Amino acid sequence: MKTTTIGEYLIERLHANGVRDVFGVPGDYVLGFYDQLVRSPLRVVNTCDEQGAGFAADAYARVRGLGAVCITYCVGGLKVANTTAEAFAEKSPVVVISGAPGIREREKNPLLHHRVREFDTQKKVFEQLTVASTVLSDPQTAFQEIDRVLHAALRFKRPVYIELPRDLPNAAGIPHHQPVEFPETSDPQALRTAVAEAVQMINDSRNPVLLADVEVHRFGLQQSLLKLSQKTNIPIACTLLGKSVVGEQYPGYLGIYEGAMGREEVRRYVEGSDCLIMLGVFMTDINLGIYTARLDPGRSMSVNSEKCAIRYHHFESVRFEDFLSGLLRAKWKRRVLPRIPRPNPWKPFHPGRGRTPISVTRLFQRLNSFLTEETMVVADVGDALFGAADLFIHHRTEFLGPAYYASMGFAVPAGLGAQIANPELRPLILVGDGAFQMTGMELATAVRYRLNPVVVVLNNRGYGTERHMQDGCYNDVLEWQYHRLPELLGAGRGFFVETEEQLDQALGEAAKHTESFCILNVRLDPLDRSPALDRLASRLAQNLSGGKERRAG
Ligand SMILES: Cc1ncc(C[n+]2csc(CCOP(=O)(O)OP(=O)(O)O)c2C)c(N)n1
Ligand SMILES: [Mg+2]
Repeated sequence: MKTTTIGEYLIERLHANGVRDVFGVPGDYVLGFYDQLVRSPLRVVNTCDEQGAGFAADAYARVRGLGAVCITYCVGGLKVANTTAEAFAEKSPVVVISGAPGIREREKNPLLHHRVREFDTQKKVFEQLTVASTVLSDPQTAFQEIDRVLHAALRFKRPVYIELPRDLPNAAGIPHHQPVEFPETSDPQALRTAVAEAVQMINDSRNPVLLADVEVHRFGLQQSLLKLSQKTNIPIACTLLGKSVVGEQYPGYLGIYEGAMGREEVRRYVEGSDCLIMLGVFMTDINLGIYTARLDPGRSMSVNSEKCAIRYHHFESVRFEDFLSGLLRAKWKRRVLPRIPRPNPWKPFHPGRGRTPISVTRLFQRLNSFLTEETMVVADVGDALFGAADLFIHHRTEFLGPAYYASMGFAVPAGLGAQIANPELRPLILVGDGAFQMTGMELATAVRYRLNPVVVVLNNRGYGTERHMQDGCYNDVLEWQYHRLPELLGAGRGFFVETEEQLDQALGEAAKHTESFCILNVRLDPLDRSPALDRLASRLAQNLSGGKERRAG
């Protein structure tokens, strides 16, 4: 009878949960497992750097529901500490698999290479960054441990850590193991009461509004959200982190709510509502427009995977998904969908003639008409993210941006991870020059795996976002010839863009050139900024100058 080894079981369970690709960089402590991976139905995707693998796995998890990164002990593991932290903060279920010294090798406490302090130093670090962690040191419990940890990733949509001592992947686990099931239900009484109270509050209200965030996507509730809006005729706004949880062409979609950073009419509608229904909302500073948001808990309900609060009533043991199903079954008062003016996203772009320099505002206007049904927008921190808030996303979940933890260097590797997770989409990667210099070389991975992202580098010669807060030479970066990367990588097309005409032409060419990546080096004025950043700055200035803001309504 064939026995299943620990490595094989881990692969089997990843596969059963939808993982088809594992990102990483190998090392001697994990080579045994890599060998098992290449003999399995999972594909290994080698990146240039572990941080690239971590961001790619995070994006893969955001798109497919589970991702995996596999690295060696400490030198690799500690490099994905930052990407795992981002996945934790923004709720992305990434399985971090790390090799480690074998259990037998540890006996006399030798100073093996890559060791930091104790053998469990890396494990301790990851305990802080994950929702569950394990060292598969005992074949008797290894399968159960894999079940437990993978369940936690899927249940809480957060990363987990699995350490594989190098003498274990090929060890047999216990025979005839069946994956453990972890059924979870709401308390029926609490659920009934919460739903009834919510329905009453909504039916009694004049102008309710749904505010949806990223958990709606993570918990697979996008269809339910849309149905709820269609059934009740209550419009939906999204947060920046939750951008694209609803297709932005839906007539009941208001736009991005982000306090003063968002469009004024969206802000007014949301803050003026007498019943704000927050679903899966993270109350982060960026989502709340750097705390310029004015939301009144007395006129709100907030339900997510961690809490269920209706005004000031808090309910225990009410699962987010059950609450939403409860709302869908309720009897609703008839109302009509309000008409809210929205900017026309399809306004044709007429480039200024000759040497009209390209500005951030005009860049995003032109990018809007570049988006198609097949585009996935991946934005990095900085004005790439703020500006992207106003882009018009055609479908659900076609926008990825680290809008809470906000680690620079996300977009290029995340764009690759996203395209590997869904090859039907072409990533449009928006990235500042500072962020590009951190992980942009992962374009080599795009070439190796025949991906074709379009990369727009917002080249403002530095950390533009920071310049608006406090400037100094520390905000400068060396200007690279980004458009010449194809020469280095032996593939791709590069474009140098300084004028509106050049931008128009380059994006036209990029749309046609689908064989490999395209990179646009968009040279901007160092002090230029997107309308969103501008709105925020003027609003903050207004607050600072003593213009007391009344609570809306
Ligand atoms: C890894 C990391 N280091 C530092 C920061 C702090 N930070 C926030 S925005 C920013 C500047 C980003 O520069 P760039 O990518 O060029 O975008 P820009 O602001 O110019 O649009 C910095 C350094 C960060 N968010 N992440
Ligand atoms: Mg910059």
